[in-house]
Amino acid sequence: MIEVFTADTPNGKKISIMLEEIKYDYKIIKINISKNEQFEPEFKKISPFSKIPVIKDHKNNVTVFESGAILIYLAEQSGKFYDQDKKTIINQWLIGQVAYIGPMLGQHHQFHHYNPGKSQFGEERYFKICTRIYEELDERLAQSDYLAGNFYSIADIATFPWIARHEWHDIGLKNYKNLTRWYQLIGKREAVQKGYDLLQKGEKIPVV
Ligand SMILES: N[C@@H](CCC(=O)N[C@@H](CS)C(=O)NCC(=O)O)C(=O)O
Repeated sequence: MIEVFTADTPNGKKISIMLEEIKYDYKIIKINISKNEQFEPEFKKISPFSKIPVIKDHKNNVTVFESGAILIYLAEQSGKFYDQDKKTIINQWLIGQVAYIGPMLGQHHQFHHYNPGKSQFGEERYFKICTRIYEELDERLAQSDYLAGNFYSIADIATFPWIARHEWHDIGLKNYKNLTRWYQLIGKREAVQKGYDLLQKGEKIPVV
């Protein structure tokens, strides 16, 4: 049994999707980040940056924070979506997601979706960066079916829930035909649909 300390956000959904994909038993423990529960001293002991997601794997008596590290851990435990001979390419797309795609789209959510009208500079800056990200992903996906090559990997699992916020991004996902094809392909997976509905409230993957 794996406990997942999480919230219903793209970073949170990465982990529930992975756990559904590898068919592990897991239990969701909600951390209400809008009520600052991430700063509780007990949580900080397992999450030094006070962020979700974190997992506690009771079988191995280990806790893991940082979504990329959690995906690698679960992939290595299960032997899925992180082939030994493909690690270098998977790592590049995975780290690109956690270090670039997630933080930039996250800022775009702040300026464009949650706080429009507060900063023209912030809105323009992140709209432009996120348009670039859509272009870059589209270019990559013109060359291969999935991000790291012609195989589904933890890099796709990490990136999918961020692109699933495409309505908030307002960039026009349907105009990026390779990214749309990838998004629809992954969105058809049963495990992705289940894991996306992290709180089990019947939440559906947004259509393009
Ligand atoms: N680099 C981290 C980012 C995690 C992250 O930003 N989590 C957000 C929610 S999506 C959070 O916990 N925010 C609360 C806070 O920063 O106070 C990861 O990939 O796990």
